[in-house]
Amino acid sequence: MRYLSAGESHGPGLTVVIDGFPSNLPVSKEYIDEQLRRRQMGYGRGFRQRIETDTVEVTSGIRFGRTLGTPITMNVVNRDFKNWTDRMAVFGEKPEDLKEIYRPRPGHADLAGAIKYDHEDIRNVLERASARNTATIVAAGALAKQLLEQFGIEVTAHVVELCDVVAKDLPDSLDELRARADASEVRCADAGAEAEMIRRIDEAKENGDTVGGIFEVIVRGCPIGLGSYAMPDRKLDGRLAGALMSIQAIKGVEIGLGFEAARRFGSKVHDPIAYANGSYLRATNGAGGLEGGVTNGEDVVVRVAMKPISTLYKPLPSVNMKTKETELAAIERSDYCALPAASVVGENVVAWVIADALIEKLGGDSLEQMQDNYEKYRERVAKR
Ligand code: EPS
Repeated sequence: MRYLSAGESHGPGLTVVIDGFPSNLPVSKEYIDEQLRRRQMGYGRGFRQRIETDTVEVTSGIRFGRTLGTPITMNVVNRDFKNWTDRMAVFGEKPEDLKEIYRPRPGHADLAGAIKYDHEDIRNVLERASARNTATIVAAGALAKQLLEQFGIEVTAHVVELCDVVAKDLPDSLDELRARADASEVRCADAGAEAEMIRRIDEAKENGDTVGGIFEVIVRGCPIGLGSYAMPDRKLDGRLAGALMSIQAIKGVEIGLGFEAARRFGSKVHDPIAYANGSYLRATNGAGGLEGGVTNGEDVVVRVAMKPISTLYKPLPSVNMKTKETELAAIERSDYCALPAASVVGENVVAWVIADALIEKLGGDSLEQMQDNYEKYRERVAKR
């Protein structure tokens, strides 16, 4: 399964085309739109989200609410485009009073992108580099989630750290964790930490600054055997890390104990194997559900670090690329903190990667064939 996405942040809209999605899966537009709504939320978002109400228009690959097995095209309209028709016109002349951007923001794609693609106006870079494009992978992930649900696989993301504030009081139950995260403005399941996190975002806003943090994604219900150790590019841990690192502003991914594993002796890292009532069991999950790049039947647990957004209302020093004079970086309307939104993006990205691995494992032409193959596979696993 693969996808392509396209669209500028203030252009007419965003598009995602998915190829290789199985047929006959009942899917709902409401479900996809709900994921897009979740992506728009979160304390610390900027003014843009008041303009947009993201929803999908599906123009191929679905008939009577079921996937056809053909390419699925989903479009998300940029409502803000009506305010940018002259500045972002697809054809026609550049307006005479157009304000071009020459001062790259440290941390953004601005400088490298302008040099790489020979653009004078940095807007030609930032429009596509914008995290607005994450709406496309969320729409794709929303289809993946609906597929995973058919196999009892659920994906949940929550914020565990924001700036220097760490969530500590987390429930053991995954349902409780999800309910609390969904009810939280920062998607944090620890109410005490949430209040402190909101204070950090307010502080950033007051100071013309931004904050990032860490979110965790948990996948429950994965069968043993997704991914493979046979080739580097088939390892599921590598595929998850690569997909998550491709989200804007993500600077780190760890699986299970992650970097902490490097500080311990092996006996304090690996999860002893037991066997009871017909299945293999682990009392701990330091591996984060992945051994050798293959799921081992435990929860897949991934932690993802997001840097603070690079647009600062109190900008850092930069260079005017026209004059080469030292000037402050340009200011582009942005968010103070997009970590809660990024956690929703991460949830959908992980759903996409897991669905891709499941299709690969079971053969992905139709839902029925996948279900038959899943049953047979489960029977084989139960005999081991
Ligand atoms: C975003 C829309 C953008 C940004 C943000 C993500 O809207 P605008 O630029 O019109 O305010 O708020 O983009 C970034 C944070 C970025 O780094 O580019 C969205 O819909 O998520």
